Amino acid sequence: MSLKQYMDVNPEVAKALEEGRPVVALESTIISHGMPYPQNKETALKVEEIIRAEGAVPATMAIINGRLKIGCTAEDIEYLGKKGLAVNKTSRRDLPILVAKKEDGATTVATTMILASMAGIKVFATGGVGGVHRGAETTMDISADLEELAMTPVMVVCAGAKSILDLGLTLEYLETKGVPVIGYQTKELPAFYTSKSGFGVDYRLDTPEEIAEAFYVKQQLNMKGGMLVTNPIPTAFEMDPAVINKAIEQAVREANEQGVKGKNITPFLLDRIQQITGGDSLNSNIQLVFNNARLAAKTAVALAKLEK
Ligand code: PSU
Ligand code: MN
Repeated sequence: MSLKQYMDVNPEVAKALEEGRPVVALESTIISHGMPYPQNKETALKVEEIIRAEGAVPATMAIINGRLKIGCTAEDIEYLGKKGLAVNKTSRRDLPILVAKKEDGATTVATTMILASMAGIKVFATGGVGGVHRGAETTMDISADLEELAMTPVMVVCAGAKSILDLGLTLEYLETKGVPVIGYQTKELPAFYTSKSGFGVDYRLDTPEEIAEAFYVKQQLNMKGGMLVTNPIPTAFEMDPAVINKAIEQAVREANEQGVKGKNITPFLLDRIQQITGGDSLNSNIQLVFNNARLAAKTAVALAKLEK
């Protein structure tokens, strides 16, 4: 009995891994729960193209009929995009149950890291990560994404985190857990829709090669856990902070009023923000994911050279 019996590794991904070529993991909750259809599947397919154009191989992770998909096909992505919120949002605690029950699951940052690590993939690109929620001092709502970053050796390239979260507490938590937080060409934590949050990061690195080197050293030193690379949204696609912050405040207020809890909070907030701000936030969201895919692919290429 082995791990492999639960996994379907896409042949293109399997070949790249065998040959030591760069692979970039991608999550599927961003497809099912992060964007509406059909923009979700169009974005997911375009992200894969961007990664290929940089000389790496994309591997979108998901669970379909209980099978761990290491590299979805275009048909899988269409299926997950269309099924949307009806797909189970799958974090660490959900994974074994869905596999045992042979159900479908969309992987969060935490679960995508788990599948990437099982398959031997080191670099992962997404939009935003989960974190410490506002009011966590009473609700204890802290995303399992942060625990995963503390224990699983995968680098996550994101555009920071949305201020649906308490960004200050999120940084404190990551520090406690020993997760390096890198700003790509910036000393400030980006806040997803905007390039600035008012919070500093500890380390600024300016090239994909420097990021790859830092992660490579962490591996060589046998230190557990990953690394969070925060890549600011390009200024051309930034949102007006006043507009987006007002929408976030409203969404958070509505979630509290309606008593939304647990795993439903993040999808509820993402959906409400999109409704309140219309197409503007969706376009920013799409553009920052493209930007992260490009940086992740370049970094995976640099890392593959170091590992040769
Ligand atoms: N934040 C975003 N977009 C997303 C998510 C978070 O801006 O799509 C998704 C990711 O899959 C992330 C998950 O891993 O939500 C975190 O959920 P929770 O807060 O319930 O841990
Ligand atoms: Mn939560």
